[in-house]
Amino acid sequence: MDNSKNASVPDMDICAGDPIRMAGEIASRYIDDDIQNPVNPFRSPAELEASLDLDIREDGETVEQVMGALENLASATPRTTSTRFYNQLFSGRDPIATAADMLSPVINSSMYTFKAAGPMAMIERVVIGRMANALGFGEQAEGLFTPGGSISNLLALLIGRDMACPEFRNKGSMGKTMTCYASADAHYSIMKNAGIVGIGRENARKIPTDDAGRVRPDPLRQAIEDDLRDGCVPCCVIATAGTTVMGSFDPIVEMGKIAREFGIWFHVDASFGGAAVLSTKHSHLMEGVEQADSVAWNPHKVMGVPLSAAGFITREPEYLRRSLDETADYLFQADDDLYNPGTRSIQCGRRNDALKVWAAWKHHGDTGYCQRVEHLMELTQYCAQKIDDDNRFVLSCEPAYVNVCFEVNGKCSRSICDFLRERNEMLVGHAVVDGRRIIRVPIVNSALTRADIDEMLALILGAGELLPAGENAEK
Ligand code: ABU
Repeated sequence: MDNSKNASVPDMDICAGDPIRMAGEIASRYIDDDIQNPVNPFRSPAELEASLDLDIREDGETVEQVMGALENLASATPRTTSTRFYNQLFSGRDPIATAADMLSPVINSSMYTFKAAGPMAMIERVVIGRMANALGFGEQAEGLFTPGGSISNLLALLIGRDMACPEFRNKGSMGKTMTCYASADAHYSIMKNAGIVGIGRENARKIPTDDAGRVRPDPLRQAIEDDLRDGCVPCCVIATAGTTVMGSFDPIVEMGKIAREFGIWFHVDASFGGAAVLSTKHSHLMEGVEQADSVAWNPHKVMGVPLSAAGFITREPEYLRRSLDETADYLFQADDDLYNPGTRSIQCGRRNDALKVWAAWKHHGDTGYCQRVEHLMELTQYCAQKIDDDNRFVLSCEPAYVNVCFEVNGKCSRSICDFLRERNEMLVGHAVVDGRRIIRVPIVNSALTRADIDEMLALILGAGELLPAGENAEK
């Protein structure tokens, strides 16, 4: 193999397979290291810059040099796959999904046409069909994978806008004031997307929640009535299934009824909570979702496949096309549009996120996912009970799903999280519940056991003991 930096084009072809094999070896070493070093040493941006080779040089470098730099980079990156990563709504590693995802760039499909993607376009339909079925949608449901829940929520607002104001796509708002409605605890993408689609951030109504973090239906109805009276055009009601901090499920049935009564597009942001439908015991959390017009559901969260895997599904077909179809003579040249998902996508080039979900679902089956969700829910209850039984902790709310929110009595939650990060013990985040800064622990890694939960709580208490008294009331 010619590793010289001036390798000719044919030589580059010859060595093309080797870095891929080397990447497999790096991946194996990285995975083995997860157990020995579940938390990579914390280093500041300045320390990282000094210790890593981040430069891109004019004349390039050998394959070995670049692969070495890649391995060093991997070793210095926060480990999101270990049992000490509680910082986000994803954690852990599903080996079969990871393997399938590693093949995606090797095959390098672009998911816009059957001509370019062939059976991969069919795989996406199979996975979306499976998700739609689990949601209780019929055969006619339609959808695709997006870059993330934020973009799925954007699609919902876009469709809602075009349903409420069919001329918007061509002519703009023409002086109309459009409005949308979501929980005060909804994901921040709702607000951002209201700005993007022309509704306007100030016209995104934040509906108050009850003590359990669920939208209160009466203020929702009131907000819609007030807006109609003021001449606004309500275009989307969004229920959140699994809020980011408390994991709360909005009352989907009631919100859906209100949306239908006023003829407004009804979207359920189940990016986090969607997996609940896979559990026999807990699918009631999603009751009413079968009535939604659209749903966002991210398998990269509770289903544990690598990022990103975000499904957007409509109960009826054609809505995506109506809001997104454009002529592109150079692209859409053949085949039934059923298998040309580019006609329904916000993107042109699109990576194949369906493949890893398909492989994982094919391996685990519905049964495996049911067990996974129930294991995580059981661990969450175990964790919450331990916290509630120990007067050194304060449980902030009963867990609705797989999030546990709590404080260490008399100690600052933010300082505890910072301390654990700086001591390379654990990555965990903080948020606000009911005016208090709390520690948020999402239990989403299926490799976790009761022993891991015990250890996590002991580490948090240990940090609390070493820190001075602190306050969590938010001003
Ligand atoms: N989209 C998820 C928000 C990030 C997190 O809290 O994990």
